[in-house]
Amino acid sequence: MNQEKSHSLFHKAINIIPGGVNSPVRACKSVGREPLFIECAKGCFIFDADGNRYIDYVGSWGPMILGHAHPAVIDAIKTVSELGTSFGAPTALEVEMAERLTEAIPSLEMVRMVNSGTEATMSAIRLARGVTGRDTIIKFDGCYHGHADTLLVEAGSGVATLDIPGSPGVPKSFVRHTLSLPYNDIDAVKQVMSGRGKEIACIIVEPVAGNMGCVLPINGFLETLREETQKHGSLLIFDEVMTGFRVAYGGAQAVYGITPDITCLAKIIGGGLPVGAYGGKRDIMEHIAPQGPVYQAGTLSGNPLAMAAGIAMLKELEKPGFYDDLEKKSRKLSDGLKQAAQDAGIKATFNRVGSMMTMFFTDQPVNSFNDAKTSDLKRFRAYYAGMLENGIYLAPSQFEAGFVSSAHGDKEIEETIAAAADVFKKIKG
Ligand code: KE4
Repeated sequence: MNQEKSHSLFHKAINIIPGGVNSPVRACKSVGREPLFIECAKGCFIFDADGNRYIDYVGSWGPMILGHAHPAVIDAIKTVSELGTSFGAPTALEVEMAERLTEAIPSLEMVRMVNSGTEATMSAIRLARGVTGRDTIIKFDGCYHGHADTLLVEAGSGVATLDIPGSPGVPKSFVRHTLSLPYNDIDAVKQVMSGRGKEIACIIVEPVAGNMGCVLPINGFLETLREETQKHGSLLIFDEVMTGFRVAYGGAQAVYGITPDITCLAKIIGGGLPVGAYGGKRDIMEHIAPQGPVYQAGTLSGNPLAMAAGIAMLKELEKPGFYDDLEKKSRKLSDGLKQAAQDAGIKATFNRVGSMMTMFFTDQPVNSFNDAKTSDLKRFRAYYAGMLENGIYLAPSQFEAGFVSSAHGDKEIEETIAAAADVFKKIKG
């Protein structure tokens, strides 16, 4: 497969952009290859600078649940951009977005738009600290909530992929107030909360983890977080940046029936444009400036292009049967991959919620970051390379989730399963 143009672009980029990329996980370091430079994408297909076509399961790390360049999203951006791109003043589109989000997710009585998932979680943490007057927060190993200093502790995603222990540049004093516990460890949560509950401003969690690979909450885990925070006057923050409108129209909180105090969103709600949001009960959100004293701001927050793209996206997702159809496609893919791995005698564990999933190259259940780390990364690398060779574009890390979109048809899913069967045969040695 000719990748000359990507290669030469990379060698230009690497001199003027750190690592040649604008976000670390894109560098493909953990799969030992240079990144492909993408020219364009349409539906479930992505095309690199050399014109090679791939079936895409990265979906820009989550936003592309409709597939790429969906006509409704593109038309919305075109129409709105001709009216101006940013005013730094409120617009009707922001009201419509807030109405849609608060209707879709009942725990959101008020919502504030920001420009990334990092901003959403960083603001949510500040809000929780402001409301409770407490400093200490709890997160979970392998969960990634963006790169705000206070959250870069035992983080997943790029930090896990690149094995960066926390990160230089984050003062110890900043993370002194951040406790990181094993995901799904109910006893650890109860123990810490019984001893230090009164100090805890909030617990922040990915209700379905996606940044250590896809890891589901075990029975009672989310319920325990809800009970323990209620008991000790702490707030529960669901980081639904990835799961929001992905695993269900109402997010993971609709799937698991748990009501958090604050929810963070991003990715899908911006239709592929820079976006984030955080929201919750009125009496909590009213602490946010200018209504309350907790400061948070953003020049481009709620900008018309991201609002228009996000609204166009949500209009498609709310159509009857959208998630049922996506579930059928996702199940077909994961069942097919499971069968192909079994037929080839490849040890693999599949975790999936709706259209987000991960195949771990381990034969044990994966319920935590330590479990995920038992995966055979060498085998993952070989699988990744083989699938790319076969025209399948996967997340370049064992510690990421893959995504199916409504644009993936039976043909492409069958092609993917066949490609995996071919690769499994080659790598099973
Ligand atoms: P952003 O700041 O990248 O928009 O969002 C941070 C974030 C927060 N919370 C969750 C649950 C997330 O998954 C993310 C970002 N996800 C990663 C991929 N796993 C983004 C990819 C990247 O860093 O380039």
